[in-house]
Amino acid sequence: MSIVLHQFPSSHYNDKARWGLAWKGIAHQKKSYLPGLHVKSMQRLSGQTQTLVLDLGGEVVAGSGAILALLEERFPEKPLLPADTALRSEALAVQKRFDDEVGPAVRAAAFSVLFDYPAYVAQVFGRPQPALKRFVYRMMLPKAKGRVQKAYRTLDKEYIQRCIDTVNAALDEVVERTAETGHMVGGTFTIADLTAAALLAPAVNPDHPDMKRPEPQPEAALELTRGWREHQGAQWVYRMYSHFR
Ligand SMILES: N[C@@H](CCC(=O)N[C@@H](CS)C(=O)NCC(=O)O)C(=O)O
Repeated sequence: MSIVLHQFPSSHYNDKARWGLAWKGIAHQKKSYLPGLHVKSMQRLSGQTQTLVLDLGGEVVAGSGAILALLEERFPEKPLLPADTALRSEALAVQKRFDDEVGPAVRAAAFSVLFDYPAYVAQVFGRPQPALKRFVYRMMLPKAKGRVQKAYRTLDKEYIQRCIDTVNAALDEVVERTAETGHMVGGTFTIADLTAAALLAPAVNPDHPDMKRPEPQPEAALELTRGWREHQGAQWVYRMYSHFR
């Protein structure tokens, strides 16, 4: 069966699906898009405009939660959902809250500094593309900056501060929840660990080829993430990436 993940290489939601595919050892191909230039292809593929989209032998699903649910159903080996009903509900609730609140907060905070550095943004999002395409993309970024600022409210200082607070609270929650067993829910690796670690990855920069930021990073990005990288919760994210990814 042909399995294709249509993705942005550096996105944290996209890393949730990459992680699910890797965890279950599912052979697949990846097709990477440049953010902004992905819209028509996603629309054609899935009837909506966001990445990520999984084509599982012709069955097309969009969104990290739906993709992980489908993988769990079709590839039950190495389950990501606990067998126990209460734990399963709790793991799915953690996923939903991180998807709805933490993922957008991490992204808006990161974009509030990154888009001042178009060459760096082109490096982050243009990674697997040919040099010429990356160059053209780099040239387009200053024009796209206004759209990004509007879409992600990156000039709204109060909103960005709330996003930063959300990330701090998520790292605190990770420390609290994992203190006893090392896992967010129950005593094994589940969708709750995968989601929390993947969505916090851009905040703490784990050493994994799919998520590690290119170096050198702009000083403002280092400044934004310093406290997060030094937080105890970051150590947990690094452990999830090194042990389970
Ligand atoms: N809730 C969705 C979020 C997906 C999402 O935010 N995708 C972003 C990349 S991280 C995207 O495609 N942004 C571009 C757009 O909205 O057109 C999920 O879990 O997959």
